[in-house]
Amino acid sequence: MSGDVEQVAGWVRDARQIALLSGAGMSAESGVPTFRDAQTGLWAKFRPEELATEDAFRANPQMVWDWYAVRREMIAKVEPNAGHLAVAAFQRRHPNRLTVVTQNVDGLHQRAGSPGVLALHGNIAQDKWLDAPGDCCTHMEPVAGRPPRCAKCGNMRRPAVVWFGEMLPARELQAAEEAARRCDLMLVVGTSGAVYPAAGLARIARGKVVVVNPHASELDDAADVVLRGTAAALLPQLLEEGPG
Ligand code: BV8
Repeated sequence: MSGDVEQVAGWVRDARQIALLSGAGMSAESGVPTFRDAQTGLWAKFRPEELATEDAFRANPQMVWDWYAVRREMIAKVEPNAGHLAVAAFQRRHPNRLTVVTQNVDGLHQRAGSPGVLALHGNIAQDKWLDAPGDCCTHMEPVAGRPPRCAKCGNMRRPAVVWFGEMLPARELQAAEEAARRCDLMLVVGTSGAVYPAAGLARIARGKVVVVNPHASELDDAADVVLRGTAAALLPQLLEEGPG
């Protein structure tokens, strides 16, 4: 174990309250391409920020629906990695000592067994109505399609994720801010730190901030220690029971 890893492992042992903020890099070793790397095929010419918006969906519902369908299928085929599993195991050994705050919509922390995950950007496996549903929407099966629609008013189904320009779910955001303000240690894992307000949590952390990322990120300047490595390689080292 390198000196820095050993030092952070010591901080983990001493911390009463730990907050873990994760991004797409957390799931990269499960086979889920990061947000930056996800743009392949017919979506390659779009930046994610262009597709993950209500305007894009209204302008071309089928294209955006298909983009989510491909991501959903891919996510359904993968498994949590050693990083997700180390976090869930730590939470089982030390209940209520670590709070997972994730930008990921893939549900892999939850599938690894982590309790009380604060999913700031929603869950790609779920749908909701685009517009406020009328009686027609709720009383009839939506008509199949890409996307499915209300047979009467044409209201569309959309992925239950937070699109750019949309507010985050208030309960999760408030709980995440509280976790940041009371933590002794925040582990910032696999995020470029480019998207707000999620990235801002690392800047309001009360405790020490440790970035885990094989590449430079926009939150390196907020870190007390930057560990240049991957989530699946480093989290087991940081979270497993050390000697004594
Ligand atoms: C909002 C769900 C209020 C959808 C997502 C302040 C400043 C600037 C801009 C803003 C600001 N406040 C608001 C904004 C606007 C905007 C924003 O942040 N824009 C950015 C692009 C500049 N924010 C919003 O719109 C938010 N809403 O503010 O509402 C409001 C309302 C109206 C008007 C104004 C304000 C909503 C943001 C949420 C959008 N939804 N996802 C979907 O998934 O389709 S965001 C999505 O992108 C992800 O959830 C994630 O948050 C982000 C991607 O970032 P990362 O997860 O970090 O992934 P990335 O690929 O970038 O990086 C991966 C990292 O992993 C890399 O660093 C890499 O080195 C590392 N890595 C790779 N392999 C590994 C690894 N690390 C460890 N191990 C490995 N193996």
